[in-house]
Amino acid sequence: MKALITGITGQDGSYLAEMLLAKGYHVYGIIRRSSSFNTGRIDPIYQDPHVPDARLHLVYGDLNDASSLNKILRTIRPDEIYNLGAQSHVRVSFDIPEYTAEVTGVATVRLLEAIRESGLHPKFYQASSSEMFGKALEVPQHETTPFYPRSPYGAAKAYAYWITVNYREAYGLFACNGILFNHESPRRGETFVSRKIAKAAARIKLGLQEELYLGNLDARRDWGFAGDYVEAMWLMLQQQEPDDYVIATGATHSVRDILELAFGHLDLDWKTHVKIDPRYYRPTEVDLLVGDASKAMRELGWKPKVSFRELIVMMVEADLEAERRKIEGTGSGDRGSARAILEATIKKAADPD
Ligand code: NAP
Ligand code: G4F
Repeated sequence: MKALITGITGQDGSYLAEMLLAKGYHVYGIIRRSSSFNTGRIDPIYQDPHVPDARLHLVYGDLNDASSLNKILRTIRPDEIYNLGAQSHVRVSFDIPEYTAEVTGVATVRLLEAIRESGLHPKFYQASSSEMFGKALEVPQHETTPFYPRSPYGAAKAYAYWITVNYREAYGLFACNGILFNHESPRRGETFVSRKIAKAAARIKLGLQEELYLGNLDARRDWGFAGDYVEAMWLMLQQQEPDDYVIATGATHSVRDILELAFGHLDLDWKTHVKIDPRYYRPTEVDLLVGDASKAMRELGWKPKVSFRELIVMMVEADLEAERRKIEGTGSGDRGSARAILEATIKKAADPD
């Protein structure tokens, strides 16, 4: 089986790649050219003796470049495509709304058109988001809850969701939307609130930082573990019929709850360190998200395994360990050799056989 992943260098892409490789897949990831290495999350796969690197292939491309997508599809001929690539930061989407619309929204139709024109029949997964529910019209949110996006990101994801449904209905594509609620991990980007808090708590504990600046502490989200959520993506593509599924834990917590847990785990009082900076407020906020994943539990046999408390403790412990390693001067690990292998693989993959 061959799987193509857009966004393989991101949080979810790295977990999904690991899971698919463990299942025996050949995994092809699209990476974009950057002036410095952006493969930190997938470098360790090359160091894992259980995963022969010959089954992980990286190709240069960009979701905003249709010709690269067409070429990649025709040469790789994947059985499954996971479209995880996006400008995924909600606050940033207010600063770069047009770019976000392109990469998070319109790029989905670029991929779908590339599939249609190729004459191939890969199964397609679209990374849809609970952010589409926005100013939620019902609680909890499930597959039939109407969308009310509150950000350029949410609006772009709503377009991507509907164009995926449309290509399924119009052309019979096996195309699924996973409507995933917030999911985090030690690999979460450092500007998302859970990771920002985990990292700051660790650094404050080690005396490396005094203060943490945040925005709205009252926002509530349904936070789960990314490792659990990528399993749901795969399960959707193993069904007889394509469909759309909410993936969530069913529990909601505030940003304040993360602070209590993260700082409390390290015997710190968050109130003496956290300051509010209005720059982190959003022009329009999503106040409350909580998902009902009963359809996924019933039809996919999926359920979350990691609790909110376990997730936050896992993240704080990982950041504590990483910061300690930095202090000891061993933070970079043996990444040099991994990167050399990676470069060689990219060269090979640029001209796939
Ligand atoms: P992430 O860590 O921000 O990763 C985004 C990925 O997209 C990165 O690999 C990034 O590449 C890539 N990308 C960005 N622009 C691109 C472009 N123009 N062409 C090709 N690739 C591009 O996001 P994530 O948390 O893993 O989320 C994965 C997907 O699920 C995203 O679509 C996100 O919107 C969606 N989602 C996430 C959550 C969540 O809570 N995590 C919830 C619902 C939906 P670089 O490394 O080069 O930047
Ligand atoms: O961690 P966040 O930036 O995640 P947000 O906006 O919920 O978006 C994430 O989840 C979506 C699923 O619903 C994904 F689709 C999306 O790609 C992304 O992964 O913010 C969570 C909450 C917000 O209400 C925000 O206002 O935390 C609040 N917050 C308070 N202070 C902050 C901060 N958020 C960030 N990023 N930084 C702060 O300092």
